[in-house]
Formats: sequence, C-alpha cells, structure tokens
Amino acid sequence: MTNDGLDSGSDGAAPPVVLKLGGSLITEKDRPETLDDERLAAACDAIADALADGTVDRLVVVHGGGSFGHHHASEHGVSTSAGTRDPAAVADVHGAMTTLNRAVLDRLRDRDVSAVPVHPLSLAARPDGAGGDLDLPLSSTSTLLGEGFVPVLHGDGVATAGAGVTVVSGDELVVELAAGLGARRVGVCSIVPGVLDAGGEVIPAVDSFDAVADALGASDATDVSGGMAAKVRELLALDAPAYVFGADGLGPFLRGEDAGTRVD
Ligand code: IP8
Repeated sequence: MTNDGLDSGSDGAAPPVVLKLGGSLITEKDRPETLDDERLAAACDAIADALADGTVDRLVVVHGGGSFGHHHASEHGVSTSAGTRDPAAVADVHGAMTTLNRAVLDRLRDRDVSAVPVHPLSLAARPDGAGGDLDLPLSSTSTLLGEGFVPVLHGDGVATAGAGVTVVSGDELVVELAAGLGARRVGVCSIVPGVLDAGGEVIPAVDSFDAVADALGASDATDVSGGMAAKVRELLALDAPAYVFGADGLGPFLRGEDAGTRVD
C-alpha cells in the first residue's frame, strides 16, 4: 500500500515526511569529527523554509554518522553485525553521534525549527541479536510530532542480544520510522544526486533491487553500515514513496516534487 498523503498517520494525525540527511552530506567524511558546515547550513535552510511555507507540516529528521560515528565505530571494530561489550567504545560511538546531533539541532533551532533530539541508543534494541529485527518504540517520536516538534534521530549504537552494542544505521531508522508512523514520503539526501547507473547517470525510478544490483557499488569512505546498495534495499521495503537525491534535490523534495531517484 502506498500512503499518498490522504491517509492519517498511526496516531490519527497527518502522516509525516521522514527525511534522512546523510553523514556524507553534513560532515567531511574523510576527516574525523568534521562538519561540512556549508552543506549542513543549506540543508537546514531548506528544512526551515519548507516548514515556514507549510509545504511540510510534520517532519522527522534522521541523520547519519559521517566522520563522527563511522570513524569511532570502525576504530572499535563495531558495525551493524559486530558488537562491542566495551562501555568506552559505546561511549565513543554514541558520544560522537550526540555531538553531531547537537550541531544539527543547534542549526535547525537557529532557524526557528522546533528540533529536539531522540537518541536511538536509549530507546531501541535488537532483541533477536545482530542481523535481527530492530525494535524501535515510536511513542516518544510520535508524541513529539503531535506536540509540534521536529524529532531528530541519528545513526547510533543499539543494544543487541548476544552481541553487546552494534550500530544502527540512519537508513534502518528511516525504514522503521516510515513504516511505524505511516510516512507520507521519505527522502534520503546525500552527496550523490540519486541512484546512478553504470555510466554514472541518475536512474529516475527503481522498483526492484535486481534491476540495479550491478550498478550499486560500496561507498568509498569508511561506512560500517553498507552504502547505496543497503539503502536501496531498505527503501524498496517501504510502503511510502522514497527519493534518493543530492543537496540540490532537497528543496524540490520538501515541496512535494520528484527529486533524484524515486524508489518505490
Ligand atoms: O551513517 C551510522 O549511521 P549511517 C551511525 O546512517 C554510526 O550508516 C554510529 C556509525
């Protein structure tokens, strides 16, 4: 079922838009704990404009790890499938992600966006172990939305049965949020303008993984949670239409237009 915006969300209110800001967009991915301030500011401007214009009224933002989370996760050998029981490693990964989260929140609030943090490490679990389903309770996010806030989640550590703490990617959170909140549209904004074919051209629409599997390579910089192939797989599983686009696509996406590649 595709939720085209006419239905109510799971709490009876208008369905939200779920937007991921990729770590590659908002950080300098190859320089540890370094923001890409210009791109982050432009993304926050687009979000603030869309909320001020009313083109989006309910929005959940998720951001990735970029050079914050991924750097620490790979130093400690932690990924979506490999966990740690070292509390210092958990503190490093989570601490870097909350630092990045604060930077995003500050810039959104500077633009009068009612952005508030939701930290997955404090909420979520993989009760069936690494590789198992993510349990992400949505009551706080959905109540915050209903109260007029813009919840801002992020890739993080997640309690994982039998493995300690593994990584939960922003993409996985996007899928859970979109499904659980009955999202109207889903956007994944990164530094690539969409899903690219073998010749480097943006594929306008993807409706099956097999059709694009050959063209999807791994991410160049350190990325413990899978690159574009994993993103496309996860987005294809959604009911809501999802779009993968670059920085230039963010404004159009938030205005309800097509941007980059539609994954549906
Ligand atoms: O950048 C991963 O989130 P992603 C976050 O969305 C960490 O894959 C903690 C590495």
